[in-house]
Amino acid sequence: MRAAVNIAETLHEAQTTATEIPNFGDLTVEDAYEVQHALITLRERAGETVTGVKLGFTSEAKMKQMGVSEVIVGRLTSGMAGRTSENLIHPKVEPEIAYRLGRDVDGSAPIEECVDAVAAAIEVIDSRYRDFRFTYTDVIADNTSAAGYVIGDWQPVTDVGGRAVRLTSGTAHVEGSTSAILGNPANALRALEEVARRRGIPLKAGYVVLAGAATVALPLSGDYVECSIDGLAPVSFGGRTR
Ligand code: 0L1
Ligand code: MG
Repeated sequence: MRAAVNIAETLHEAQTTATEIPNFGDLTVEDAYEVQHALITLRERAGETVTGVKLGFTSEAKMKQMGVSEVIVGRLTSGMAGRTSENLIHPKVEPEIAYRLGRDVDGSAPIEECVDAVAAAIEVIDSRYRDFRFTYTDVIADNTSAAGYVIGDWQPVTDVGGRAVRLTSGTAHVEGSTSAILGNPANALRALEEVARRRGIPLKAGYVVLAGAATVALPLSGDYVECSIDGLAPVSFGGRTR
């Protein structure tokens, strides 16, 4: 394989110039996380800080489609917080549960006990690969298509399993349930802890955790996007300009 740093530079440039690229296709999972680490280092050198982590492939259907059994983990950065427009290639939006870590996850307590708040969230994903076509390892290298996120009002931690979810993007609308996230978003937290430990991804106090999509993603279009999840404050944002 090309050096991880070299692949990371290609992905970084694709992201900063909003230019889609062909996928790589032949990375191992270990190589792919190494590329992701290098990509995050490039963003840090550009002045961003890591603000959290996100999970992908948390639905049974998506895992089956990709032929995998392990969720994927990417990093959120300050440049993604509130980013919903500009310099995006073919953005889509997803309704998500966001958790906030009140303390470091260092093995001294179960991850659920490290969470101090929960909220509804919208994630903007934007694969740097042409037509969103990628392998399991390509998407890990591309930081799991992470591009932006918006968080609703934080609320005290509660069980958010089995909640109805609605996502509107322009004229498109989809409904689902938080049960689509590994049966219950709390299971996504446990899966995150396990993968993060094995892949050397720190989980720090103050981080946002996006637990995974509760429905299919919708193209980011129109002038209004809203996500509502029963029992949580709704979250929305206006349209994008290119
Ligand atoms: O956040 C997500 O669920 C997306 C994970 C990566 C797969 C994709 O880009 O569709
Ligand atoms: Mg997502």
